[in-house]
Amino acid sequence: FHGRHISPQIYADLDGSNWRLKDYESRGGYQALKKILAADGGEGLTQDQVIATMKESALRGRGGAGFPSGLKWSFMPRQFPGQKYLVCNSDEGEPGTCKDRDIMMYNPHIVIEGMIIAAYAMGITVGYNYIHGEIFQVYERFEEALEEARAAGYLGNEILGSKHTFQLHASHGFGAYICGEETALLESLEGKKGQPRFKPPFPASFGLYGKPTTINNTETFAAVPWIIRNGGAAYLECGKPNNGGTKIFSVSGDVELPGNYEIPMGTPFTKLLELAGGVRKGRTLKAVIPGGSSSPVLPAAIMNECTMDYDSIAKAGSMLGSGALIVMDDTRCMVESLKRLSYFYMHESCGQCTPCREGTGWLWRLVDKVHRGAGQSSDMDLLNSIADNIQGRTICALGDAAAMPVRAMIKHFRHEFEAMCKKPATAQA
Ligand code: L3W
Ligand code: SF4
Repeated sequence: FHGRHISPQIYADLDGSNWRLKDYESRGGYQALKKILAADGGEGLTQDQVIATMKESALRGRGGAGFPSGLKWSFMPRQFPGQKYLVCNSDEGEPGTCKDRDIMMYNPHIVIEGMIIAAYAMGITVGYNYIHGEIFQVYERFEEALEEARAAGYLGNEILGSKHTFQLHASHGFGAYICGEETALLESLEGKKGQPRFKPPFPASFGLYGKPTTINNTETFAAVPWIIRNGGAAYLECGKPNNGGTKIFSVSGDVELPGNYEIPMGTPFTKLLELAGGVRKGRTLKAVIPGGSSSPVLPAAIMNECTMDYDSIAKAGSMLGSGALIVMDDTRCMVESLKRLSYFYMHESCGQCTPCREGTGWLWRLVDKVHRGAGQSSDMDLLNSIADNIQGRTICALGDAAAMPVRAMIKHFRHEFEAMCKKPATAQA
């Protein structure tokens, strides 16, 4: 990456030196928290009002699924008599995605404030931020920010003199992709092997240590302070109906200026590509993976008609996912690209369910065979059949994520796979 290109709309103008508490406060930081806590004196926002504001904002989960955040918060049984938990999913591991680490590195307090507000709204007193295991500097930065927030009275008992308590801890993961799946993350947080649980029950009713738990992505929490300060309607207006606000897109691949870009939801794809400097000089756009490696590839002609929001990308046959755009120019070999993706999913499968454990390896071996020139036309039908037998038949979404790119690549670029099959086979087994 050539550096950061986060445009200063909701996440503020960040240059790497202004992440500390005093900098955050000078940008209006912790004002949203003060606003809601004034409710104790009868002026601020009650728990119900915070949740209603979140619903009005049409903020949708930024981790990949796009689930409405206000609705998720309303699932938390507020009168539950035992411990409830709040968890931030910072286990960013989706190939192409690199936004959450930037938020935590350059603006950690925005995540902390968002979590404190969420905890207030749902009556939760304990939270964890589970941070991807391979980003040590980010983890240390977040720990420092936590210390600052505790010392200033934003975290701990009787926050800012109110009756509210919130203890927030950072937890360092182990670098496994599957720990980003919410129930595998919970298992890992409990000190166990990070393997997904069958859902339902959802974490909202059976989460960390079997207690009601709300899990949101880092970027989701980071949007909360702005929403509370400016109102749900203002956030919604930044984007488009059902797709409120702005979103950070991680643009990588064959562009002049790869990086993170914060743009309003509903911005045309062509505008985002332009911000990223366009396709590398002398080349043309061939295809885009619009939402991280799990989302199906879209050819240039389809992508050029899309706007960057959940609904437009879904209508085009893919997913906005975590907003990681992998841009591919006319020199990219789709068979080679799929081979790399398939290897990733085979490597990251936790092995719990047979279709995923066996199927991801089978997919990779077949794509590798085609790539070596040893394939035949019927291999593409076999690839589709294996993908069909994985998708929807596994415990977690990793199986679907391995299957969908295969089907999309063959649907849109079968001719490239066929062309490779015509090459003479290499001697390599
Ligand atoms: C209570 C119900 N809660 C759903 C909750 C659920 C979860 C959220 C969304 O997968 C996707 C995946 C990846 N009662 C509920 C309920 N919930 N119904 O809502 O749930 P779901 O199952 O739609 O999605 P998920 O399992 O969270 C996430 C895709 O994201 N992805 C992955 C990206 C990875 C990263 C990263 O590394 N940072 O972002 C990219 O596309 O394939 O489809 O909280 O509990 N009735
Ligand atoms: Fe594990 Fe794959 Fe099954 Fe998910 S789908 S639980 S990663 S084996």
